[in-house]
Amino acid sequence: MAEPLEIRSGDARRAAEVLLDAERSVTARGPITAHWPDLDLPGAYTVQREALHQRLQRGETLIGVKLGLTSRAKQIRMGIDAPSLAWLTDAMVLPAGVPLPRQRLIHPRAEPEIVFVLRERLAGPGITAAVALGAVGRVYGGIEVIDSRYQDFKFTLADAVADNSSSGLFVLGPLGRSPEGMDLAHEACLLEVDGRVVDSATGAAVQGHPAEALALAANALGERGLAIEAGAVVLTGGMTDAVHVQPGASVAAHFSTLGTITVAGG
Ligand code: OOG
Ligand code: MG
Repeated sequence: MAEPLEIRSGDARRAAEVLLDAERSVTARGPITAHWPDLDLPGAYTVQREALHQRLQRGETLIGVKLGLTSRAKQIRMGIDAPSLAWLTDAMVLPAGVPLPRQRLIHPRAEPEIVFVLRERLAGPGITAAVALGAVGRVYGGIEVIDSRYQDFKFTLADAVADNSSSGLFVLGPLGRSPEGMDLAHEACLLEVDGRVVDSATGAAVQGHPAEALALAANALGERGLAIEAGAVVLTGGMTDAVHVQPGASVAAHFSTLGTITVAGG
């Protein structure tokens, strides 16, 4: 295996290559900011976009957006107090019932999320939570399996953004519900590992309401001249802290009205 090459400050293309190499070779590495100390958020989003470009060039399809660090539990764990955005491609879908492909992952952690599938395009600025919810076709429970390319999940916000917010895989729940009449702030989730409840939260943990997170995503993308397209999948961010997925373990998210999602550790 070739040594990871140095990254020069300002070389977004190289930084993206190095991160995708770490993913492909299932090898954790040190942070990008060790080579590029003044990497700021706009710079990190440039690296992220470059990595998306490289994913699309190798045949992946863009299917949506994921928010990161939208709950206090996640922000406290990572020591970062601002949400982030990243991209979802079809290669990140883990069909329900399929065990985690461990050989493809460095140090997977699972987190329960409320997931939207849009019926209408959303383009910020000026999107409120109510407008955002009006664009949602279906609501799902889900589990995101995050997998940072950085050793021990140690990173600054800029590092994490460059690394597509630790994207790994995600599983959608069995039930796509219309948002009408749903009370998403009160939608509860119990997170279980091997049948033991290890954490719990409601949708309110995510920016007060998951639709606030969706609005935030649409407005932040709007600032970059981008929109969330009809049909897009939007992961609104971990409701609880993420849990390690050990080999042989089973992680389950039990939602109050969105069903149960189980990920077998593989
Ligand atoms: C960053 C990814 C965050 C979420 O839902 O908060 C994320 C990380 O915690 O590694 O996906
Ligand atoms: Mg997440």
